[in-house]
Amino acid sequence: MKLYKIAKGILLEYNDSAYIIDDEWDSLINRDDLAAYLQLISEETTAISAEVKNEYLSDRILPPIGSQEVWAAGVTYLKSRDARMEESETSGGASLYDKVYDAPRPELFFKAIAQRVAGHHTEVYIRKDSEWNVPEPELTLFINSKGIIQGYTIGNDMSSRSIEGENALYLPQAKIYEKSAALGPCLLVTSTPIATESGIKMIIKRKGDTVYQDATTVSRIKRSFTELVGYLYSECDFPVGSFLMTGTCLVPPPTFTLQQDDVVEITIDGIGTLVNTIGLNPKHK
Ligand code: DO4
Ligand code: MG
Repeated sequence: MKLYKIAKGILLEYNDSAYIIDDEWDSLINRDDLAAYLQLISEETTAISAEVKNEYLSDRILPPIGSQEVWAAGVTYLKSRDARMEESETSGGASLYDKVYDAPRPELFFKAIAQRVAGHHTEVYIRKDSEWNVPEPELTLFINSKGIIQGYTIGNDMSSRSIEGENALYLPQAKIYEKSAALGPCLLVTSTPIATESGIKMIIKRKGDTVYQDATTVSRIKRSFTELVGYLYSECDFPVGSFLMTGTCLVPPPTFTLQQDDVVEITIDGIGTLVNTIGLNPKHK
């Protein structure tokens, strides 16, 4: 079942029917046993028509986040380790990535507060002081306050490769700035974990032409989701839950950098497609 945060409230899509839920986003998604609760709602509520559903979903869909923090895991796929070792070779930081890929403790970093997160069909930004920029397509977990994974969404962990490559200690600047994260289009709520064979695909278009595309599956991840959640929740409390991007599995070739107006489409099987256009923050142009 899929939950959409829309301007008019919350839309639940389940078994080809749709329902409007009159609830507050944070308390709804943080509920114990969310999947069972949504199933009950679908049994006790009258479905809206397909016409009304399409009208609601053609309106602006908001990112599926309330006041949660967004965290991110790094170097969880070989592709990410290899690309980062290459980009940091001259700074002497390559061995950091090699070590963290194999270490028991994963790399986890704070990515965004909710106000910096972009939604489906809106802009994500590149930094004006960065000449090498990429999107990072990442399966993103929603974990409730008790540390239980209740849902999945699509994340884009926008990154400056030039800033991170110059010095690994610049990671927060490479990763955290306005609209450097996107989430959406919905929260997939399941009572069983998402299938590891789920495909992740990214397409980048420039003036209508495809300038990059690649695909892989979640099964290539080095670590389990419960392992990542265990480290994140070991010394932090999240009263309304948290989002955790699980690391990029696709990296465009070193010659590629994003340009303004590029369109990034990230698809994850079972969730949908998150589409964002690349922009520059008008306040900092
Ligand atoms: O090590 C830096 C960040 C890694 C990352 O964001 C990723 O692997 O997705
Ligand atoms: Mg990432």
